[in-house]
Amino acid sequence: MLLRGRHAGLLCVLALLGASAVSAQQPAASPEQEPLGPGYPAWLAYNPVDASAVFGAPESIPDTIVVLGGDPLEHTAAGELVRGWRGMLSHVPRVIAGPTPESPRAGDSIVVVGTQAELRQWRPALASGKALGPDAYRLHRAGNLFVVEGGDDRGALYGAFALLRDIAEQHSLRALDETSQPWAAIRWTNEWDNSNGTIERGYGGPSFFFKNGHVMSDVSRAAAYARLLSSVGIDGCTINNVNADPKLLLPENLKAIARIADAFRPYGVRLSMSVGVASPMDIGDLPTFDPLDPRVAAWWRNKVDEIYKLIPDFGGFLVKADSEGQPGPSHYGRSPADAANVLAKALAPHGGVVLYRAFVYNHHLDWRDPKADRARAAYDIFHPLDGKFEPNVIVQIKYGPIDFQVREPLSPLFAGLPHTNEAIELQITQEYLGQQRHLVYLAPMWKITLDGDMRSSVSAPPLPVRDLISGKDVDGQHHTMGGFVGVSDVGTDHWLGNPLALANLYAFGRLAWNPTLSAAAISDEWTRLTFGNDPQVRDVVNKLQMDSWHIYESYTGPLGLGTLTDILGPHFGPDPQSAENNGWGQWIRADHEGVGMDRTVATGTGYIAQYPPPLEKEYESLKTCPDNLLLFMHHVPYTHRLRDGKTVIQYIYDTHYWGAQAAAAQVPAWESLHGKVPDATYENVLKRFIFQAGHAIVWRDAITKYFERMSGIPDNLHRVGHYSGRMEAEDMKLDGYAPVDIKPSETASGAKAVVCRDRASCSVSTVWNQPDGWYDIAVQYFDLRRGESHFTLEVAGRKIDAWRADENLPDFRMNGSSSTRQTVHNVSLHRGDTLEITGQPDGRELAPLDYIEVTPSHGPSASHAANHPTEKK
Ligand code: GCW
Repeated sequence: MLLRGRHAGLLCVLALLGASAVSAQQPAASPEQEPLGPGYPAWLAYNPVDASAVFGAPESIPDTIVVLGGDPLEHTAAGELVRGWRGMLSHVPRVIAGPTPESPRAGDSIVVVGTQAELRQWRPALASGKALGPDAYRLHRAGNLFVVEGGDDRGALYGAFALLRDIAEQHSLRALDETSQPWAAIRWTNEWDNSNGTIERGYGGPSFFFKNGHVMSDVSRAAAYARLLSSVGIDGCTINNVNADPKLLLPENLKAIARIADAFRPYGVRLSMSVGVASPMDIGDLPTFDPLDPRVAAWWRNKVDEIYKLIPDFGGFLVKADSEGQPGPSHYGRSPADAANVLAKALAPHGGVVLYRAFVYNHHLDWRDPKADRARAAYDIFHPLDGKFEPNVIVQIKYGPIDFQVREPLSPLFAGLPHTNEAIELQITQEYLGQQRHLVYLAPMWKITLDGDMRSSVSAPPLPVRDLISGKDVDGQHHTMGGFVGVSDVGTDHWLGNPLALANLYAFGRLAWNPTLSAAAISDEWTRLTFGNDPQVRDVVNKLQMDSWHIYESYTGPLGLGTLTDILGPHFGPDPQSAENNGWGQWIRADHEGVGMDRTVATGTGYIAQYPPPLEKEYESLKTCPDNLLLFMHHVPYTHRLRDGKTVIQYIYDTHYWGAQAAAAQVPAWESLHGKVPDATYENVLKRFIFQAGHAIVWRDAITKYFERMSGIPDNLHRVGHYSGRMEAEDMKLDGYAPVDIKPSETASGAKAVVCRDRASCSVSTVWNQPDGWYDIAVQYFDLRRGESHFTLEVAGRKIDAWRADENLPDFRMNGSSSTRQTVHNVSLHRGDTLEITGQPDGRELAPLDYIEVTPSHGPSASHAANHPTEKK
């Protein structure tokens, strides 16, 4: 099916690259273009490098690539090497396909790409003595030969990408000898793409797989994505939402989906699909989907056979069942193992697998019941089923027991399935973590779970989660397969929207390949690959990335409370109360006395007993439970003292003020890179950092006010409720604007905003009665998901700034998700000047304003444009 003529694929790749049998030393082709639009090359930027640092003398730079095999993946490897050479070394190498012994010229410096078997045939002395496993590679140098040896064809491709990575990072290849194999067999992304072209929890634009219920006719971006995935060793991609549309399994859709699989295949990425367990009823004509009904088993067998005819390397199924409204086996009194096994048996003859999600819970819990606890669900449901799953089933477990919060303890289920295959589910898309408008580099957080020690007694050897998911037998536990799944949700806008967020996709792949790598090392790799080797760029970007999770956590979810966001809305802005008094079970149990979920064995929900004894002991006791998980495990009074002697309530205040400050400091740090990173990236990221700095203030004010109200305990430092330079819009002179109450009240300053109804424009104004001087003026307003209101700011009758509320923040309501700010820097104000803001509503977005805040500035010498009228688009 795939192998056309032996070298037809290669010629095709080379023709595309315009590089067939060309000699070296030709003028460099233009650097990587962006044929597919914004963000396309991501970290495969292939920026020019100092070739002498890599290869030494110029004649050591290989000018020939020999591809030993006829496999399409090796052809891809050759094409990629050509691209890399062209961008990084300004060389277009000659490519020789096939092991013709006379082909390389004596004295040539050559890269040879092949599998171990091919190499053994060509020049046995060059092949490694030790067998390389599937997907593994060895890079080594023998004189003027640089050998890329794969355990198989995919390994050869991964080896080529690894060699390119070495070059991009300017590592010397003088003594090249590097062997590497993947940690686990499953290294997949999940994409929550809907067939209508939207992506659930996707923040990087619309789908490039689907549009209007159909597979896109142009799948070139799918191919480009597979290239990115392959470059970091990801070997599988589930292309549709776990809340699955059963119609995708209809024959005409499967045929179209096969085109995506074709686009993935040259990069060694296997396509898989999410399926609903009710499909035999939804699109088949069966009256049941009972997994134990033989008609259901036959239906799945037929469906799977049909899929493999179209997609011979199909990866398998991903299943969300009995979860958040998805039908499941409980409907028939059957278990997740029953549901998984019927699919697994249909897939097994073809080599496919079932990833069955442990994200099964009741979202109609009784919040009045102090023993009810959503965190218990996965373990309570799956632990009793241990050993009952078919060998090609893998239970896919979110890293924490709730749902991708800013900090969670590791899921106890990792230690609860000693005879069942396990994979970890990480979330690359930042659903609860700022939706790519806030910078959060996730590798440090993921590492905590991957390194989390689940040994069964203090005297036993360490048993990190990364070992439990490796698919290997460890500590008397039996596993045949395992791995890593990352919910990626890339779209057509810079893949993830924010160029810096791509470090998370990169880090996911690198950790899935080798979870012992450090988060800092991965950040540095990504930075060098993306922006080049300039030490200043590396320093600044690495620091921004490495500090970012802590900063975000400090203003959104202190002490293990989880992200204090609007859990019933878009999961973006602050709304702690939304977690309470409903069946979703993300309770924080904040009342006037204290805060936190009591999950202890002694007095709480007993969740802590799900951990192996050493962790149980650590979490159960207030003395040993780490502060950063305190309120996940315990309910304590606000006056409870943390390790450093600070009370819980004062910690909450302080950390929010610190976090907002740290978020603001990201702006000048990034500005220091102006001219050192591509302009489009610079502007895109700058805009996001400026937004984040403003939104961190929204978070800070909302959360501190909420807890001040709850606890009745004031901030020792008198910051909460006292905002210098702030003037509420509702207290200013209103012309047409009318005050409205905002809910939740803490998401607007003074609990109110003003809106402009039934008029083309309205204004608020006030007279400046403070000393003359230079000031920054911040205007806090709401930018709803609909409408593009227009604002102008005038000082003493002069237009200072004008902008549109065109960011389409993710809420239709005025609240902490839509609150944002516009700041004009270095405005000269004189006592008696009138400050006036005019708002023009657009449809149902009523030009809503919250407040203005005027703070002394450094004067016009500062880098921002001073006191000039500016017009944003
Ligand atoms: O975090 C929640 C999300 C849902 C998602 C669900 C899941 C796809 O809010 O959007 O549904 O998790 O993981 O299934």
